[in-house]
Amino acid sequence: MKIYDWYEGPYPARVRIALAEKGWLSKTEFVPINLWTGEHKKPEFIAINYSGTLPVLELDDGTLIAECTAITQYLDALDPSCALTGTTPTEKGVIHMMTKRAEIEFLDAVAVYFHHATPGLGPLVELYQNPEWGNRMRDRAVRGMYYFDRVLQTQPYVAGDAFSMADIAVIGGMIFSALAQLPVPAECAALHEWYTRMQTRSSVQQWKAMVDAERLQRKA
Ligand code: GTS
Repeated sequence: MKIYDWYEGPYPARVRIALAEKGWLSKTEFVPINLWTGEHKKPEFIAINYSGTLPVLELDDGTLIAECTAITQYLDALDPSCALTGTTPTEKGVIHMMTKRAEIEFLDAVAVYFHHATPGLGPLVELYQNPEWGNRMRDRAVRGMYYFDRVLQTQPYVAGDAFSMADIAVIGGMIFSALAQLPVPAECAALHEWYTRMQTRSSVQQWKAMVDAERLQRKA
């Protein structure tokens, strides 16, 4: 299995954490696509993923699967024993809904804020910016933080009683909000407590160790 991604990226983090949950990080080849130089917008990469985004999974037979949710669903189908997308019809439905909600109301909104209302990836990559739209999405992301805080006041995980792909999507939101310097309000105590708990998970620790190691390696 091959993953095209960029080591620091919040969306790539989602797939790296899912791979770590499965114990498959070490048997995956990671191909770096440099977001800061706009490698993901070059025709060579657009041929791999029409959307020009990371991550993308390439299977040994050449099949390409983009989109974090689709990649996670594929990994789960390979290894149903550690289900991140649920096992019963109800779990599958709720996890899908909460993952989509985490994207729309939090992670994707932070991403739009980053690309439109901050310098984002820099002038070579951010060819069109709409700060008003970016700031609207910043406000949506903050409302999303309060929403997930309320969810986590009454249940231990984003989609209920078990860790799932929906938690990983909210983790992506937390990573991106730190990167975009859009702090989660201190009063979102349940969200902060949950995130502290998520950081004690082996998969999240493995992801962080990988990022730290690559950061050091690139500085050297
Ligand atoms: N819906 C996609 C998914 O779930 O995979 C979104 C992927 C996405 O936006 N990835 C980011 C990207 O390629 C990677 S990162 O920002 O997390 O590092 N962004 C580049 C861009 O120019 O939008």
